[in-house]
Amino acid sequence: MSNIAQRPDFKAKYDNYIGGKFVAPINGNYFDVVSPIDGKVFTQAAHSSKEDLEMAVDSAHKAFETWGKTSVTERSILLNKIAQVLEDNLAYLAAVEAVDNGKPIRETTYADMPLAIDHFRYFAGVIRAEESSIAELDANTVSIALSEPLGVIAQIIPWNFPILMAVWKLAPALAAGNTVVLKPAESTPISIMVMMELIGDLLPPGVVNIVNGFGSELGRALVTNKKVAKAAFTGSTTTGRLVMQYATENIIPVTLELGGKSPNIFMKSVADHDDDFFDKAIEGAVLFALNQGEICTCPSRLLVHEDIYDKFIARVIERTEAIVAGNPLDMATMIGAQASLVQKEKIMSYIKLGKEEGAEVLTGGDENVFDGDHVGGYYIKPTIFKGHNKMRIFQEEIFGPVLAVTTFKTTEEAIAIANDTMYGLGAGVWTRDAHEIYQVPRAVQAGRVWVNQYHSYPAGAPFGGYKQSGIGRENHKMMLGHYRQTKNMLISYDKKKL
Ligand code: TXE
Repeated sequence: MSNIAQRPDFKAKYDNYIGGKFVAPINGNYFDVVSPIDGKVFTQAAHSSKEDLEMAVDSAHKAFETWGKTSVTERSILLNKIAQVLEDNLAYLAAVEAVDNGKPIRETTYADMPLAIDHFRYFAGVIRAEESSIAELDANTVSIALSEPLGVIAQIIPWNFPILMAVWKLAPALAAGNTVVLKPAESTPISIMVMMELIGDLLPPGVVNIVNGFGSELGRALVTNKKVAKAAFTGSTTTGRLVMQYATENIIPVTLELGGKSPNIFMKSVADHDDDFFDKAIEGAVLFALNQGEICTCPSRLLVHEDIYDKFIARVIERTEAIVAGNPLDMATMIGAQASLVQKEKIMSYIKLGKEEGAEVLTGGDENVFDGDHVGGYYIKPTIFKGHNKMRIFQEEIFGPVLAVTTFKTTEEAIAIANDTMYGLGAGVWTRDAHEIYQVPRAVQAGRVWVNQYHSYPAGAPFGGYKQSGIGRENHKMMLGHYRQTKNMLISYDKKKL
């Protein structure tokens, strides 16, 4: 029996979702949407203008008048209902996401969608347990600190996990009582619209608005709109800097989840025994190719103790070459297509650069070409380079299945190499040594350090960047703080004294 999922049917074009309805862009323009699976146009999305954005912000602003006053119980019940509908349609959305983004369906089925569903459930749960604070400042004065939603939130998301990145932003913003205008990335505008077809009716009109189009044309207008109370962005560090500038014009808070060049450090003790832990560590190194390397925390720099390097890298190469590449709609496929032609070309140019810089190609180093129903797609072979940390392939975010490997002699040297980057998003530390398990992660400048694991994203663990990898956190209930402001009521019970 074939293990290849059927391609879902798509409409000829997708409108924006504004005020609880699918609405055609005012200028009547649409742009072609290409599936990375075969490089062919499969539908069209709204090529929105500033007028569409304004309509969406007005609609969110109006909806906030009532949504901002809903009880946590109401919001919690609604978020749980959304989670249930997503779960009921998991297989369908997983296939839609694979066509839109090119990622393997086994990943959308077992990672993207379950994580998205759990995210709604997590925030549905944590808001029920929230408490405000009351303090008696003196016998006649009481301070009450309440959390209030901010209002209309502008959210701009990338293309590497379209549904999951939308949900990471929507769930906490809605849980906190805000309304949203979200702009998906132009290379993956469809899966979010399909999700809205399923969950839109559950939400009061205007609470969630989705406007498709190009960031370069819409970004500034959205973030500087006077009715917008906060901007949340995930994407490149370059664009994040722009979003922050726009937010400055509007004096609104901004949270940014940006790029990375995450080190994955393997200490000497990892290879002390040929056992399950050693096998697990090898798998942890090979995770650079997960999601075609298009993850902000991609462990793209591999740092290995020089005493274990030969043994370690031989196994990493063997496992990398065993990654099953192919049609993203095939359940057996482990690595699918890069999300766009632009991204594929960017990665290929870095592979060329690595060779020119004198890095040694240990495996891969080329694109991957297929016949059959995925001919013409954007495929690249997982590639491993050996070089040193001053090379550009060690310093710049490639955002593809490209690993840059180097060795170290001492713990101090490993930490110095790990921190020699402008980024500070993710990192991995692998060791059997009890001291190193605590001390090395503490010394690495990154917001998330995985220890003896990598690439897990539970909703309850805070996630975000140090240095130029961003501002603020995603996941975890602390995120509610990014979507609220504090109302302090300072009450005097004194009958006479002012
Ligand atoms: O990113 P952009 P791009 C990195 C990765 C990738 C590179 C370029 O290295 O190769 O960035 O990708 C919107 N105002 N990451 O060009 O521009 C855009 O429409 C406001 C890492 O796609 O950051 C999209 O919705 N918004 C990253 C979103 O920004 C603007 C994930 C992301 O696009 C805008 C993605 C503007 N002026 C790329 N211009 C991660 N950290 O996960 C564009 N956008």
